[in-house]
Amino acid sequence: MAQDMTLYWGEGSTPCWRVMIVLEEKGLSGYNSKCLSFMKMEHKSQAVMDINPRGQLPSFKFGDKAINESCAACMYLECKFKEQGNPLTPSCCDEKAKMLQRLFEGNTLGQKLGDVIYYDWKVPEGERHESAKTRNREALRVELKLWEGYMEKETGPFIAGKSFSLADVVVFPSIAYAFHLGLCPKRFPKLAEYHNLVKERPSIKKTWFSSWKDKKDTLQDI
Ligand SMILES: N[C@@H](CCC(=O)N[C@@H](CS)C(=O)NCC(=O)O)C(=O)O
Repeated sequence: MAQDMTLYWGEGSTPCWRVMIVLEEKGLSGYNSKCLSFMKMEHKSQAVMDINPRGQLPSFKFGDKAINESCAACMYLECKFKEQGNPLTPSCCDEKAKMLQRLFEGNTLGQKLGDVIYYDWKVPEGERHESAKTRNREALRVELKLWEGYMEKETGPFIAGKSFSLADVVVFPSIAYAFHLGLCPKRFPKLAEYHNLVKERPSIKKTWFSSWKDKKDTLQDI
């Protein structure tokens, strides 16, 4: 089954990491893994454009079916392989509702993180403003404090309760990225606890980006 799957992914891409985690959690590690270079613009290659007209990674193919958008690919794999590997969706509707809420909120966190990290890359030189950078950093700080508050109230060790779920698959890569970029564990102790727990999970250890060995200080003042 896994040999019929191809994942095009890029080093350091948190949306790509989500799909890689689900594939491991579901025992599908024999998939065709194609690591492409953003620097060489390989995400705009014909092989990717054929299945994902936005030329974005992750791009995922199962047989002749393309399933793009990281959250959609993760939800598809969980549905298709429900009985295989680790269950990633609670059976109780109320717990599922919370899990889905956190999953989709994870995209807001990813967006705010991206607004800070990729500002210089996204905004042309003459249009950059210090005030916009400050605003983006403040918005990220508020967003991270929101997640810190969720974890203070949460009964289980995971993002949506007692079990590792699709919500963790979506949110954890952003949390890990923030700590990789120097987020202060003392200012976000609950997120640091969560990070330390989840980073030891086999699916996470196996898929950790090789470029993330040395910590950075981009977010140390957040
Ligand atoms: N909403 C998409 C976002 C994917 C995305 O933005 N991928 C980035 C890498 S992290 C990319 O391919 N950027 C290149 C581009 O947009 O041209 C998803 O979740 O799959």
